[in-house]
Amino acid sequence: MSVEHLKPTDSPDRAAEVLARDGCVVIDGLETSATFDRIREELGPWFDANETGVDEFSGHRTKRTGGLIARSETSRGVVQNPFVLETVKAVLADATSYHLHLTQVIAIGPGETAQQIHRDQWAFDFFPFPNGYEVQCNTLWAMTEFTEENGATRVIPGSNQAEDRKQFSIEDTEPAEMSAGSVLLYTGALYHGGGANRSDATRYGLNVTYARSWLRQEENQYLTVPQDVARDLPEPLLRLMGYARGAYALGYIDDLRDPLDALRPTHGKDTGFGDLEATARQVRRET
Ligand SMILES: O=C(O)CCC(=O)C(=O)O
Ligand SMILES: [Fe+2]
Repeated sequence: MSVEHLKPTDSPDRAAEVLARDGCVVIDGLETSATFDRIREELGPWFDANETGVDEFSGHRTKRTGGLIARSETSRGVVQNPFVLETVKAVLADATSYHLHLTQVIAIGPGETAQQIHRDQWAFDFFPFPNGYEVQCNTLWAMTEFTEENGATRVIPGSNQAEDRKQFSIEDTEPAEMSAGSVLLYTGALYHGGGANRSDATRYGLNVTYARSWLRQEENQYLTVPQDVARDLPEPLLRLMGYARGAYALGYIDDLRDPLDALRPTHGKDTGFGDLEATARQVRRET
């Protein structure tokens, strides 16, 4: 089975259907390659200052650079890409809410070997979520072209239905090749891994992931984005970053106040309680 490709004119619901079946889908040309050139420029100083990984999984010839909301203004638009957010909402339709899980440029350098095949949801201490109960909807944007030679992500379409903790090998996988500006969407249950880079140029990918808001974020947005920066960000982005109540009451501050009040004390529109109606629907099993 090979990775299905859709166009930006296809619907997010269609993307969610393919994700439910295969665990992955590529949307060709969802952003422009110029957008990612700009992000690379904005992050230049951090790439230079950064070290390669310390183990096989993070990659001895791979640099991982995070904190994108704070460090790259252009990345904020990509993190909030409307097609992606609509797809995430459809994939996690039975969740009261979701939040940003991590933002990370993965720069796989020449000579890097293939990463171990894994499920991203293993990050949650290997909790055995049932198949079909997705906890994450993830993106890997091709900042530069992804080819088999330069380390395109290796995926196993349909492996979202496989048993947990299965040991797959590279032979079971195929490369998710795509042009710069395209995106690989995949769920937390898809088996995949970074490819070996046999070219002489670095492969740049932008990993932005989203998870149910009752799960702890992999990249701690509250501490990664300094308050001085966060204070001036638009409300929808802050809500996505986690300045919001998850489910009914998760993440309030002190006297049941809206977490956004910590940044903007004058905000004061909300009581700090979550969506009572949505919670009531959950209790009645209507969602
Ligand atoms: O960079 C890639 O292609 C995938 C990396 C990955 O799957 C991971 O680090 O979890
Ligand atoms: Fe991964």
